[in-house]
Amino acid sequence: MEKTWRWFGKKDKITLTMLRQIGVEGIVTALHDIPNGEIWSFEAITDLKQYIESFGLRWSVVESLPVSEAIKYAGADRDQLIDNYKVSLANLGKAGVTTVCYNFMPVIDWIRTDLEYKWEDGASSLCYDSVKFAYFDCLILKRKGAEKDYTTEELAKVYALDKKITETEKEQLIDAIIVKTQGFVNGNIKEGDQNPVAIFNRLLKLYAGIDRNQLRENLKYFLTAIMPVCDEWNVSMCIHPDDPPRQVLGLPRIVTNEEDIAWLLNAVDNPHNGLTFCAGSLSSGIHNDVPDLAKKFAERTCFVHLRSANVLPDGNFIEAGHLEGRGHLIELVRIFENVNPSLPFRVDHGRLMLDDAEKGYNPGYSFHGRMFALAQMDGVMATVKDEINKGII
Ligand code: DNO
Repeated sequence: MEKTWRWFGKKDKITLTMLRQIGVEGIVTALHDIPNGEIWSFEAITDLKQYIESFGLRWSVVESLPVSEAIKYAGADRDQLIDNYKVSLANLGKAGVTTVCYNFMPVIDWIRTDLEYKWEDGASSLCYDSVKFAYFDCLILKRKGAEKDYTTEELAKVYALDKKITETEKEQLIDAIIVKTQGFVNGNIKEGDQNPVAIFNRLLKLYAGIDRNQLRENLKYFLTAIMPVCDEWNVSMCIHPDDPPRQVLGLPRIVTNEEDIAWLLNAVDNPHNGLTFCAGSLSSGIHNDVPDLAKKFAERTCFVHLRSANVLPDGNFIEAGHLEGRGHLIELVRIFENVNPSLPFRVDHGRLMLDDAEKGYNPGYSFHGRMFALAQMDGVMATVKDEINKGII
């Protein structure tokens, strides 16, 4: 598979020179300065592409060309926004950047409650604590009817937490869930925004009355509308699974398990309607058998995120090392190398280790942690290729 790396553009503290030295071949990036919904011009795309190429690298994948909320909830301006999206896709295709990762998660992209969960050796990773999340939902957002979504036992833990949580800890929780993890992925709330909770609550209201079926219909409408452009320019759309793969905050989530993925690929049965196989997101749902999903959907996978999670009995999960956890990444490399050896993959999040914590990287996107994981995956890939060459697998 092609070794790629998520790079956040010219302002990223991790430079392309550094990436070249650690064996990265392709770059995963986006035009992060363009607000959601606006057109990516051919000039802006080729400018960034040439910059990447001047370091001997290629722009392998766009992550992400964000889908505006109004497309997801079918607002009055959805057709205009879809038209803009089509122009951006055509411009990407003309420039030769033809793999586009996106997601269809309403309001909130990936969710974590702790950004520095400490390991015994002093490094840290990201994790999700369901009680803290329920606390955020019931007692910070104060979402109407939220309590219905939790068990009596969970609610008892929420109220116990309320007795001891400090104001600073509440701020940290808000920051982790809706600010620090969202802004840099072109999400709805950015660092420095005043009153993120109020902004977030306004966004949640946009989805009143939108259930799973309606959201599915809206995704199908979007994909059906853009496929002709994808066909013309050979652009592959690859949807990112929901992270975590479960319903949250009363919002529907529709890319959570085998049935969802099969529905989406069949609903618009076009090879340009594909999947980002994010092993991290999928492995954080105890219902998912990740290697089994990889076997079933490898043919429609256009991009792979190698990451793994450990799920605890209470449903909490911690991002695991790349050779551990429910993602079974070694097995995934075997599956994907066999089906399509030119598939781009990136190690998704890495641990915060060595001097990473002092650098202020985006959560999950450390340098040393990801470099370490890339080296591990590189070793796995070399072994698997050797096994394939010798006819062992
Ligand atoms: C988090 C990322 C996601 C992903 C988007 C794709 O680390 O994996 O934010 O980029 O969901 O649209």
